[in-house]
Amino acid sequence: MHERMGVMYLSSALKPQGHEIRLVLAEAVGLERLKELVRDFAPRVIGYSAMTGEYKGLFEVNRALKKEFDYLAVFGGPHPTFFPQIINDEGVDAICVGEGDLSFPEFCRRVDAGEDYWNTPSFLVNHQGKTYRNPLMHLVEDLDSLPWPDREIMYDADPKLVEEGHKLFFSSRGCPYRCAYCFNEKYNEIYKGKGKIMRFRTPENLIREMESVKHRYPLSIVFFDDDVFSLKPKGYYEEFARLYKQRVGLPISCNVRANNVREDVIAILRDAGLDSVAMGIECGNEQVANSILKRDLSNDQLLRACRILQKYKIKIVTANLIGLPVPNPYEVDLETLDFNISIRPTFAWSSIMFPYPGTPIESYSLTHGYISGQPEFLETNKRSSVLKFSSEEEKRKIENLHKLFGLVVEFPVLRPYVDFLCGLRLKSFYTALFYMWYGYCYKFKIWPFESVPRELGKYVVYWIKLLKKS
Ligand code: B12
Ligand code: SF4
Repeated sequence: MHERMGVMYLSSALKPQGHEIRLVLAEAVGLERLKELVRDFAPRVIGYSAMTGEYKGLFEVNRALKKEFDYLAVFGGPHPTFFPQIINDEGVDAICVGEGDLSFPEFCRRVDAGEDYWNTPSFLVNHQGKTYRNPLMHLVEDLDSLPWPDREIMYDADPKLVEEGHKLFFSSRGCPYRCAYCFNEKYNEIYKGKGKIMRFRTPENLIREMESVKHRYPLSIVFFDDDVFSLKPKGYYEEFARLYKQRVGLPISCNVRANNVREDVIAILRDAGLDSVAMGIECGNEQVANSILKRDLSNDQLLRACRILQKYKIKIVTANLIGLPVPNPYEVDLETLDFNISIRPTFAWSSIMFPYPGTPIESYSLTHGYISGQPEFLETNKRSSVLKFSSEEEKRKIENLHKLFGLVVEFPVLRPYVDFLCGLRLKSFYTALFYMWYGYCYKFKIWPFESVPRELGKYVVYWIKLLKKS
């Protein structure tokens, strides 16, 4: 359960212009209720925020709405950014490529004023039978100039999120690395010459936002979901830690990259409250990790980073990729498993490798015949693979290993039985285990429940929902 920060930033950017905004979580309300809401509100623009796996569902929702209502349908977020071809899809009037903080308000202003919204920078727009493809706006340079994300609109739409003790914050935007499975290489290519990749909020601006959130809502864990939190310029951590300790003082969770886990920085952050980190391991086979996944890190670097974190008693969630586009994917996955066992993380998290549009791994998988055309991406990469494997049996073993991965890392006594267990036709059972273990690790080990009786029921409902989707 997480806030959608992109939408919240957009709402904050639009409100000062006097626009009336409603946020609806389409999946939660269902189509009929959504139609009622659209009928009542009669919006001029409906914006959809879409990751790749979500697009198909949102496209169908939009198609149904378009049959009854007259409005401009605008799609933004990662999917339209990396797969702008959707501008040709039925019912799509416009797409926003990349950041929308400045361009979406400009689009809406032009719509409101009856001006040429089809010429808005960063937008592709269908207008009177023609598609207008406008150049990208520069990246937002000064992140402090952005209004803080509008939490109210999100928490009103999903009241369960308000009670969540852990809340999301971003201290920076951008990542300069080029991991082949990630969106960033393509993103940085699209934005070449359009501003600095890495941008940081000042510690003061960040702390003020946290104080305001702490004052208004329950907040027990500050979760920085920056791509890499450990990339700050010299002197940043010292200033941040000083202010944070005085004015916020809550446990911190963030994402780090092994090559910038420095002991002096970890010591400062630990003292400020750093409690858990997520760190990409991705693959235990160094050759695959570096030549195909372009992770650009050695296993020694990863181990060294983990030892530093463990020395400071910081919980580690490792992120791993299962089912890679290599000739022997199952064997490579077993190496990843063994490498994680040697690390002993708090929780070994794994995803099935999805070659998302625009990523280098997508073109690699295409050229090497692991996919053909654009696969139909599922909403989550926790279910099954879209890659072609040598046999059904290999596919089954890989998908089962993905489900059992975290448990085996926690209980290495299971390791000798992995091959046997992965061969069994027990995917549904393993999927249930997978989500139970995931939930247990997060809510008992990493971001523990504050009150089990109050929160457990809500989480059981959430897990059942995840299971149904799987
Ligand atoms: C937090 C997060 C989540 C959260 C919330 C997702 C969300 N959409 O906000 C949760 C946990 C739900 C999540 C889940 C998943 N995620 Co995620 N997630 C992120 C993360 C780390 C940060 C998102 C964020 O808040 N960014 C900051 C805000 C400011 O940027 P933004 O959301 O992109 O929004 C801006 C623009 O895109 C644009 N915009 C966005 N929406 C709209 C709408 C309109 C109308 C307009 C005009 C503009 C616009 O304007 C916004 C402001 O500038 C990103 C990585 C990243 N750095 O972005 C991955 C990322 C979005 N996730 C990704 C993936 C793959 C997943 C999962 C599939 C993984 C999984 N575990 O199965 C699932 C999908 C689940 C599902 N329901 O489909 C990929 C998406 C790739 C793709 N092509 O879709 C990303 C890019 C990571 C990556 N390394 O590639 N994720
Ligand atoms: S370090 Fe993380 S966010 Fe940056 S490119 Fe690699 S996977 Fe993406």
